Amino acid sequence: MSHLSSLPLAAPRGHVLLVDDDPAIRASYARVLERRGYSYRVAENAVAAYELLGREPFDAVVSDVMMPGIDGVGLLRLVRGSGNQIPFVLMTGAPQTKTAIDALELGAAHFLLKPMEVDALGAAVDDAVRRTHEDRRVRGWIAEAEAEEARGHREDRLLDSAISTMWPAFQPIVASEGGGTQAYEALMRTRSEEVGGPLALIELAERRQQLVPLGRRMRALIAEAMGRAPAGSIFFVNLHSKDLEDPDLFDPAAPLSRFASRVVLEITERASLPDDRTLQPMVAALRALGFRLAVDDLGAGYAGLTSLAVLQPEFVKLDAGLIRGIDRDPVRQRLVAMLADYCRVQGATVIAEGVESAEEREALIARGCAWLQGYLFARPTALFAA
Ligand code: G
Ligand code: MN
Repeated sequence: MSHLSSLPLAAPRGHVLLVDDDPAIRASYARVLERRGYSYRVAENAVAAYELLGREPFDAVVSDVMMPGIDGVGLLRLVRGSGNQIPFVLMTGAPQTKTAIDALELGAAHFLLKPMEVDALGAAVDDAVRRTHEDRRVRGWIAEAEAEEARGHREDRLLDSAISTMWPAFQPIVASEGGGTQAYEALMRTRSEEVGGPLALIELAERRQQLVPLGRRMRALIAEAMGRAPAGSIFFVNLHSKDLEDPDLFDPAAPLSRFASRVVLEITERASLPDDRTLQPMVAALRALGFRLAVDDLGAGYAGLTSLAVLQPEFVKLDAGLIRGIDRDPVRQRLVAMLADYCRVQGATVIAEGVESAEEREALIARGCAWLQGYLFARPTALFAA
């Protein structure tokens, strides 16, 4: 199997069953086993051997062929009949063609002629035990692979049920001035309770390599809801970087493309984006369809401000982490003021996410955030349902 098996190995240790009706021979073979570091049990006939095999885990059987009652080949036949594939080393002083053929057909590992060299017996036992260990290793590996596959099937069923009960929640985005609803962010939800929330659903889909169909389904559901929403209302739709690999996103006939002029695609800098040279034509294609773009979660990821330069988004969403407690934090105030200034110059609209208190709202308005989103105004809920 492995390249290791071709290297010279030290005698493997193991547990051997020694079967012979002659006490002197048993004693002499037992010494051979002891010297090679094996533990062993002895049986003086096939019935006793068969019983021991049912009670203890052996790695090999060393058995005489000619014994009163059931002979060594008979024992081998019994053991194979019970589904046990343990390697046998059979020994005989009176070889018969029929016996040798039977032994081989029953999968005996070695067939030795007595009297044999001590080394020949030792080498045969070493090989038999090594086969058992190798067999066990492979079986363990197969069992692991099967368990992994079963886990995968379970996860696929879970994912199927989560995707089929998915629904879009909508959270209003309001104007700083007047507080009127300007747009809605669509957020993925599922009725399947086993999955444990939207983030867990995305992780599960990622593990099962189903992010593309998940995103596709979500966009179709959002498009359905938009068909029922007031004309002219704007929707923010989250994209995963995987969605950028889906031709459906760029397909003018896709459900969401029909509403492109009212859709802002949120690209998060959290997920790893493709490199700029790959991203630029994608962005151009999406804009050609009529979509606008938002950088999502700005201030939360690793990519930092580069995504502003690469995407030149129409909207910039400031991460809740930048917003939380801004009314009491001069550093956050200066950062948000700076980003809001930048957006004004670029002609982009700043949206502060995760606004939870009236104090945060006032601090954000004072720093020039045009639009606001957060529990202070509304939680994500089922709007525009059929
Ligand atoms: O990464 P993105 O901005 O798309 O994440 C939006 C998530 O933030 C949603 O799961 C939504 O439920 C949650 N959310 C929306 N408003 C608030 C808020 O005011 N406070 C907190 N803690 N979470 C919010
Ligand atoms: Mn978002």
